[in-house]
Amino acid sequence: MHVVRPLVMGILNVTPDSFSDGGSFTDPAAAVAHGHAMVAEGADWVDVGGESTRPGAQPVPEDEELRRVVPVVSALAEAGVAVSVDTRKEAVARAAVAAGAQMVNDVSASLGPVAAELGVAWVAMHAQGEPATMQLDPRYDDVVTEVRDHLVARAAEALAAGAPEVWIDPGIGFGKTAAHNLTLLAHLEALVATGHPVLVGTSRKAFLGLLLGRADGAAEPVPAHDRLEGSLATAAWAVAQGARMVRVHDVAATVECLRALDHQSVPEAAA
Ligand code: PMM
Repeated sequence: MHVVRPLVMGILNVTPDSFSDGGSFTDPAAAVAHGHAMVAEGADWVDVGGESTRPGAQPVPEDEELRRVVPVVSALAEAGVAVSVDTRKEAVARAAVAAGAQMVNDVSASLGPVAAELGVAWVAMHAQGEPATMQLDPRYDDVVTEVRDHLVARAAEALAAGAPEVWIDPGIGFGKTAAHNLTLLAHLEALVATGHPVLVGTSRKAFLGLLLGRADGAAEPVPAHDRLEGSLATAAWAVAQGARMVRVHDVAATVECLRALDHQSVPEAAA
């Protein structure tokens, strides 16, 4: 069991179409309020995203993504919240950092040099293909090795360019079948062993719907809003394997769940 307290990144999608919370926070005031609520529940980071990357999603024009993201980043950062920006676009990363974001969460793993230049932390996430088509026929010879080698190469480039902090993330659900996701989770130690801090995002994802639906004997996958148990189980699993941060929708429940794993918090008398 790891002794470093795991960090929790709360998801704030300011999009009309994200798979789980799309449309809930398109109003900037509602988005900012939700960001503060997640901090009150124990989020260490609030991850603001203006482009849905759910399977089948179409790209969002740059000006629209900027319009969605920048006011929310700015309001939260001004209030002292640690904000990351979830984007694949250099211009959005730059504008969000200018507005106060301290981390670029990059599902394309391509913005390392930009994060280095801006002097902010960077998350390199693995994806195979583009969101519009990535779930059609994902294939790997060895998913764990391919994901790890790709992330290690991107991380090395960013660190060589001077990035102050680089995280790696297996990109659960990004060009991966349920079996690929489970294999990556089962072998997270391969990512942890690279020495880079590992971030994992399983929250409410489709593979959990399949697993939970199958367990119930139901023909249909369990819907996104009903995947809390799977989200918590996989967050706990990831942390127990050495992940240093989990990216989640349900911050309060996740913080409670991870607290139960933290043997350092057990009072002496009860230990
Ligand atoms: N998943 C989504 C979006 N951004 N970023 C990282 N680093 N890791 C993830 O797993 C990840 C991400 C898609 O989920 P969402 O629609 O709930 O934001």
